[in-house]
Amino acid sequence: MVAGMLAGAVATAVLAAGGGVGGGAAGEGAPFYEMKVGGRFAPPAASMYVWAVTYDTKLVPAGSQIEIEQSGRPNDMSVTLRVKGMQPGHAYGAHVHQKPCGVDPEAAGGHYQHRKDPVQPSEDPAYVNAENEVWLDFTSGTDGSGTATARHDWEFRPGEARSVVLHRERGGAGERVACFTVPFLPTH
Ligand SMILES: [Cu+2]
Repeated sequence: MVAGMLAGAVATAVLAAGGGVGGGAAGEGAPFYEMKVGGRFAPPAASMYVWAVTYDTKLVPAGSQIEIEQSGRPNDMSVTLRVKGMQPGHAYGAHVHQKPCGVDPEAAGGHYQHRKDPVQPSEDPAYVNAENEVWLDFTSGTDGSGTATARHDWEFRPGEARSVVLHRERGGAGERVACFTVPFLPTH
C-alpha cells in the first residue's frame, strides 16, 4: 500500500480504534488497536528530529520511504513494514529496537525482547530469534520496494519498543543502515 505513504520529509499518521469487531473466536469483544506511521529517510545532518534517518545512502537512499503498521488485540499483535526506494534486490535485516533513533546508529539500543536476556547486549540465540523479537527482514524487489510482517501472541511492554532499525544483512546482527522512530503501542 505505497499509496498510503505520506509525502514530506517527516510525516506521521496515527490511527487508534477501540471496540471489538466481533466474530473472532478468541478476540470477540476484545479491544483492538491500529497504528500506522510513515516517513522518508534523510541523512542525520538533514534530520532535525532524527525521525527517519539513513546511515548508508547507498542501501537506504535519501528520500526512500518506510511505513510501519501495528495492529492487534490482546495476545495477537501484528507489525508490518513496507518500504519503497531501497536498493533493488538486497536482503535487509530489520527489527524492532528499544530506543528512538539518533545521529549515532547505536542510539536505538538493542532489540526489543519479549523475554529479556539478562545479559545485554544480547547475543544468545535463545533470546535473539524471530519468536522472542520482532524481525521484519525483507528482500527488496527490482523496483526497490519490500514488505514484511511479524505476528506474535504478546504485546510490547509500555514504552520499551521505540524504533525499527534496518541492517545490512538478514538475521540478528549486521551493520545498521537506517532507523525509523515509531510510536509503538502501548506508549505508556
Ligand atoms: Cu536490529
